[in-house]
Amino acid sequence: MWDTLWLDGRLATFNTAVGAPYGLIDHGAVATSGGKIAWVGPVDDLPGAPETCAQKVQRLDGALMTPGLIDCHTHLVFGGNRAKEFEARLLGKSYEEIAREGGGILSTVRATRNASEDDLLVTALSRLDAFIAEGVTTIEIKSGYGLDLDNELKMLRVIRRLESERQIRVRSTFLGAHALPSEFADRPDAYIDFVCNEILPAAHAEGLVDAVDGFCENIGFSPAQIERVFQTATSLGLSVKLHAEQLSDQGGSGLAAKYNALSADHLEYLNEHDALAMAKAGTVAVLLPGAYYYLRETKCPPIDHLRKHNVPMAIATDCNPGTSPMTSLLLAMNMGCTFFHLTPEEVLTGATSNAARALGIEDKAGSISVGKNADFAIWNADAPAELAYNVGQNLLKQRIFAGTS
Ligand code: DI6
Ligand code: FE
Repeated sequence: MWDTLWLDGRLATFNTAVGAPYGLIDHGAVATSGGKIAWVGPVDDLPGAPETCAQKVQRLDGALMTPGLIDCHTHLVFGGNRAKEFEARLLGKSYEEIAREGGGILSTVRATRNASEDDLLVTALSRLDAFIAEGVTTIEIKSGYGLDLDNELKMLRVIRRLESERQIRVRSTFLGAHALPSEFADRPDAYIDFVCNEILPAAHAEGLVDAVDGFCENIGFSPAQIERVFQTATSLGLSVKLHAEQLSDQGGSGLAAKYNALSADHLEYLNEHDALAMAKAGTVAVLLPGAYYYLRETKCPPIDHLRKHNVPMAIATDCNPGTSPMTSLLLAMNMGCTFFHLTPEEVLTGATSNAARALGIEDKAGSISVGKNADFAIWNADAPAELAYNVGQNLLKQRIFAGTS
């Protein structure tokens, strides 16, 4: 006897073995036991009458069911916001002026350092609830606005607490190498030493880190500096990922591939050689159209190269206070189609199975397949493409987390 049998849904399984676009099974059924998927297939293939197979039978009446959505790149935890800067820029102030007045990423660092753990939890929960309302069942959240020992640990503890406050899976990424804090001005290598020798080992010892990220950019850290962080991560047995080629081609994606990174993210300035290296390493390309939109970037990531070399592509919000104050993964999917010319199937794969790969949890999440977590989203939609097509309409009907709604 299964716990629950979901009957007669249009199942977009994202299981490639199904062999149809979206892994679609029309008139499908899914059974769950102990919070995992126990059976999936066409209703006609069920081993017996539904009521004899499961304790509870839930009728989907033809509704679309997908895996629970996965946002694999966010900076959801932060203090304050940057609306004043946004306003100042639209009133004509330059980026440099704002930076000179202490604005930009370091203003978020100040606000985050000044916030208590409880303050950060409350503001992060309000954003998290927006993701939950859209059927997100797994979210990745990065540190990187503390940039010292106490404040990075504070952020990471908040990230862990979010998981116990809501029915959601949270992956925690350490992003100590995000920006240079003012106390290390002009001494980036000393800061990287501090990250490698003190902050990361302490965070790891407390069990707060699932993966390690960095910002490889002119305004961030050089490939050589990032490589030192990657070496430390690797020696601690942690997987890595990287913000790479967002504003310029630094070769960060090639470095990420060299360290078998789970993902390289942004990639507007990626070159074909590094796309090939990513393909060989199995590194996922995480595309972030919200940041592209907010920065009014005009260069698209090289989608043709990514397709040509079969680099798996994911889509995420990059939810952060500076370059993507966005809490809608559905909107990110729509922008992936409109700005990057991805297909609805590519963006949905990018918010399910490929997002799971980008987090190294593809054995547990991202598709409706036997043995995976029973995390689903049920939609007021007939076709999967409707999820990417709408702007601002939330079609979620029901969200199932670990087998229960
Ligand atoms: N790339 C980005 O776009 C954000 N961080 C990063 O590494 C910017 C974060 C911010 O401005 O607060
Ligand atoms: Fe980011």
